[in-house]
Amino acid sequence: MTEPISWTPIKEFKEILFTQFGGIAKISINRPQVHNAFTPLTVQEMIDAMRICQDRTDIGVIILTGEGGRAFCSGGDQSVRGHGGYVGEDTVPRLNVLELQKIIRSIPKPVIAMVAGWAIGGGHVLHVVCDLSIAADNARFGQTGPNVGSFDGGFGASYLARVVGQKKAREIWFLCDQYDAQEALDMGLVNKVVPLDKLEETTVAWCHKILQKSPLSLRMLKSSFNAELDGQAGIQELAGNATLLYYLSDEAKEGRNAYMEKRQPDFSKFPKFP
Ligand code: S0N
Repeated sequence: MTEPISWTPIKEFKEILFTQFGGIAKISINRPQVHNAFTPLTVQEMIDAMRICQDRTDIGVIILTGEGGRAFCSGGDQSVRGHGGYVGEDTVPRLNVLELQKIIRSIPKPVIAMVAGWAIGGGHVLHVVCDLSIAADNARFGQTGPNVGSFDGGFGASYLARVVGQKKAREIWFLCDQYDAQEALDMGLVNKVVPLDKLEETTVAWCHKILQKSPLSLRMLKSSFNAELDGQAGIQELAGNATLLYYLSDEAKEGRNAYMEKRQPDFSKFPKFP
């Protein structure tokens, strides 16, 4: 028998819910009245939550979602869009969702978008940059930039094209059509489509499968997928993981120990692998 899903709070925020169930963290935009459109504060809170997930060694996988069952996220909140960005209480215009996109891609743990309802505009880009996307049968996907005077020429264009191909990505942006869950599955935009009432159960089941896998192996794989696409930043990520693994070895520890003991290191006993 499977354990009932029970989320416990990790930290209180104003515009997101941040909870966990065992090794699974869930970050959920809590603005259903505007289809989970994000403000600079929503984004900053998601960044803070992601950072906590990165640091917590008991968290192995992260679900990104939106409250209410009618929307994953409808992008930037147009009511706070000002001169040069989205404006928060400090009156400074920001485009901080770009920072969040980078964190989702580089955090060394799988991030799964759990999509019910609308994933539109900047909200669509958020699911695109997640490692996996599981959609409810009521999910609808699309970009709106050329309709509302915005565009995402970063991951929102280039990574989308890697996912669905150049022709389809250009269609998505140039026509601003909306695509249902089955169409999204057919174009490789999502991994699975399930009935809305099975969305969380299925996502948690995928998380549990992932949690049974080797965390270092998953970490290396995520950075390997990124390295091919992300140039020097991608290589830095992959190389950082190589350093992490090297630090775990007796060979690397000999170097540190010799330095601390003010002696010459003796690397002679370590094999020179073919
Ligand atoms: C999703 C849509 C199609 C749903 O239509 P539906 O079901 O008819 O619902 P509505 O009645 O339209 O919506 C319900 C209520 O929610 C409000 N609302 C919905 N979306 C937003 C939004 N994005 N901002 C503010 N309010 C929103 C509605 O107004 C309504 O409220 P009431 O009941 O009070 O009238 C439909 O809602 C829709 O088309 N929404 C807008 C989608 C959109 O255009 N989003 C913005 C797209 N642009 C971005 O996301 C910017 C990209 C971005 O963030 C970025 C990119 C690159 C570099 C930087 C950035 C950056 O900005 O940081």
